[in-house]
Amino acid sequence: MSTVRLFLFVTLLAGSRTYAIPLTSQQTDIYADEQNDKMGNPYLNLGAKTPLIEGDIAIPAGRNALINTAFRWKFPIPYILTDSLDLNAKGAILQAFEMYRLKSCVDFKSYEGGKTYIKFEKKDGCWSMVGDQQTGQTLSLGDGCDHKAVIEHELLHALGFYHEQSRSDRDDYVDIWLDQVLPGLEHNFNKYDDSFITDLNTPYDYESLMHYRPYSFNKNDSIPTITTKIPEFNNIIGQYLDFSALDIVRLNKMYNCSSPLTLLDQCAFEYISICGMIQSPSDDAKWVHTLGSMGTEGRPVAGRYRDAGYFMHISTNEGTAEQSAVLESRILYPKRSFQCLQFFYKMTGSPQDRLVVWMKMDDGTGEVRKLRKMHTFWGDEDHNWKIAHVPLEVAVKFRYAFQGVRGDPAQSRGGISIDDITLTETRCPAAVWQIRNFSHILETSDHNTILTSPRFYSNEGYGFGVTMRPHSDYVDYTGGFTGFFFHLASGENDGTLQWPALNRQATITVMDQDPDVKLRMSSARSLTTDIRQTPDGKVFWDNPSKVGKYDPNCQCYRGASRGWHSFIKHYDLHRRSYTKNDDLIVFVDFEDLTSLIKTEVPADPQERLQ
Ligand SMILES: *[C@@H]1O[C@H](CO)[C@@H](O)[C@H](O)[C@H]1NC(C)=O
Ligand SMILES: *[C@@H]1O[C@H](CO)[C@@H](O)[C@H](O)[C@H]1NC(C)=O
Ligand SMILES: *[C@@H]1O[C@H](CO)[C@@H](O)[C@H](O)[C@H]1NC(C)=O
Ligand SMILES: [Ca+2]
Ligand SMILES: [Zn+2]
Repeated sequence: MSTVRLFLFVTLLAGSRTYAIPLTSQQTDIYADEQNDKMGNPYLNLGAKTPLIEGDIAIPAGRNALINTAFRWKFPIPYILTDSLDLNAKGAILQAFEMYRLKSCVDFKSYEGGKTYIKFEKKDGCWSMVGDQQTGQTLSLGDGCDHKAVIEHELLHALGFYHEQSRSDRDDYVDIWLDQVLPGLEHNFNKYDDSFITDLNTPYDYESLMHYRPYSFNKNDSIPTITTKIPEFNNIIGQYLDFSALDIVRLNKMYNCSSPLTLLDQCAFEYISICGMIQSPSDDAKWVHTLGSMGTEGRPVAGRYRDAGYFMHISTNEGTAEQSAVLESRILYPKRSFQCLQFFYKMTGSPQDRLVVWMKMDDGTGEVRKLRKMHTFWGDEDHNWKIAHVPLEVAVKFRYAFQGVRGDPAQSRGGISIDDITLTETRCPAAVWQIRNFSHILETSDHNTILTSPRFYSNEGYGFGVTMRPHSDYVDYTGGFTGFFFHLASGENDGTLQWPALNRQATITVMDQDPDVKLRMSSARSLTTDIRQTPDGKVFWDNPSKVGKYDPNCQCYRGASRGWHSFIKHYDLHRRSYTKNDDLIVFVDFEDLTSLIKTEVPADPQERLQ
C-alpha cells in the first residue's frame, strides 16, 4: 500500500530566481510508489512458488546452455501478452522491446502461430527460462516487475544469458559470502564452468544488467553476500538502469548482429570525417570542425563538459546577413515511417541567427532532392547548450541537413554550434525538461525542496508536469536519491478530453547524455493511470481543475503526484553522463494504452499437440 506524504513546500533554493524552472509555492501532495521504492531488486523473488534456480531463472525442462546454439532464437521472436499482466507491465514490455531494437538486431513480433514463443504472464515474481525452449515458454512479470530494465534483464535470460556472477572466473572479481546467505538459497550463487556458459571473450562486467546486488539473499540486512575485489564497484553491481556496454557487445556477438534495427545515424563530431556529413562548396559560409575549450563555462561535474570535445560551428559575427552554410547527412534508408532527430545546439550570436533543419527526400525518381523545412531555431538571450528533438515522418531514402544562417553580424559576438546528433526510428519524447545547474541545485537544496516542471502537453492534449525532489527520503548503501513524480495539469484541451484520464502510461526518463545512444543507460520508470482515489476521496486522475490545486506559475491547476523517491541514485548521477554540462535532462511521455487492455491470443492448438 502506498503511504501518503505531505510536504509543505518552502522555497529554499538560494538564488532560485536564476533558474529557468518555475518553483511552485503550492503545497504538493506526493504519493510515492512505496512498493517500488522498497522493492530493491525485484528479481530476487524470495517468496516465489515456482521452482527457481539463481533467483529468477525457472528450471527448464532439459539442460540448456548459452554455448548450445540449439537454444538460440530466430528473429523476430513471437510474443504473447496475456491479460493476466498489469497494463503498466504491457506498456513496459513494449518499451523494453524498443530498447533491444535500438541497441541490437533482436526483434519481436506478435504471435501468429508456431510452436516457439514467449508468453508474458503475471505469476509469482519476475523470472524467465534461459534460451529458446522451442515449446513456447513463460516469462513471468509479477508485482513490481513492470519496469523497463527488469524486463530487459528477464529477456536477456530468455535470449540465453545467465547472471554475471555465475561466470567461471567470477572468483577473480567478487567474493561470495556463503555464510551470509539465507540457508537453503546458496544455489543462487552457483558458478558454471566454461563448457556450459561462455563469456564470449569479454571481461567480467561489474556494470552488467545481469549482476546481483551486494545484499542479494542476505540473512542480515547490514551484511552483504557479494563484495567486489575493486571496492568502488560495490556501488555499481546490481544496477538496473539499462544494458551495460558489455551486455550489448555480448548480445550482438551471440546473435551476429551487424547493426541495431532502429538506429539510423549518430555523430558526436569527434573525428575529422564528421560521420560522412558533407558541406556544399558553393555555400557562402562554412561549418567549421571546432575543438571546444574545457571548463570556461559550466561547473565541473565529474569532468564532463559538453564543450570538451569537437563540435560543428558557424560564426555569425562575420560576413553579411543571410549568408548560410548547410551541413548535410549521407543518404539514409529508413525501415519505419517515423523517426526522431535529436541533437544539441548552442546559439551565441544575434537573435536574428537561425538554425534550420531540412529534409531532402527521394522525389520518386531515385534522386534525393525533394526539400522540406522541418523546424527553425532562432537565437535568443540563452547562450547555453540546449537539446532539440525534431520528429520526421519519412519512408523513402533521405538526407537531413542543418542550415546555419547569419542574422545580423554587427550584433553577433558568437555563432551557432551543433553536437551529438542521434537519428533513431523511434518517437520523439512528448516533453523535455532541461534542468540547468544541477550540481548547484543538489548542493543548495534539502529534503523539503521540490522543483516543479513547466506544464507540458501529451500527443492527445493532456496537460501534465513532473516534480523533482533533489534529495528524496530514500537512501541506501550508496547514499541519497533524487525522486521524480508525475501529475496531471489543467490545460486548453480539457473540455474535449476524457476524464478521469484512465489507462494512460506516464513514463519519466532521466537521460544519460553519452553521445553514443547504444551506451546510454537512461533511467526510466512508468506508471499507468487507474481508478484509484486520493486519501481524501477524490478520483486521482480526474480533471485537475476539479481535483487539483492552483499554481500561479503555470496559471493552471495541478493534480496530486505519483512517482518514486528511489528514482535515481546520487551515486549514478555523478558517475555517468546524466549531468553533462551540469544539465539534467528529463523526458516525459503520457500515452494511451487502451489498445493494450485486451492482447491475449491463444497459442496455436495444432502446434501444441505436436
Ligand atoms: C548557474 O549558476 C551560476 C553560479 O551559481 C550562475 O552564475 C548561472 O547564472 C546559473 N545558470 C543558470 C542557467 O541558472
Ligand atoms: C547483523 O549484523 C550486525 C553487524 O555485525 C549485528 O550487530 C547484528 O546483531 C546482526 N543482526 C542480526 C539479526 O543478526
Ligand atoms: C553466428 O555466426 C557464426 C559463424 O558464422 C555461426 O556459427 C552461428 O550459428 C551464428 N549464430 C546465429 C545466432 O546466427
Ligand atoms: Ca562532440
Ligand atoms: Zn536474473
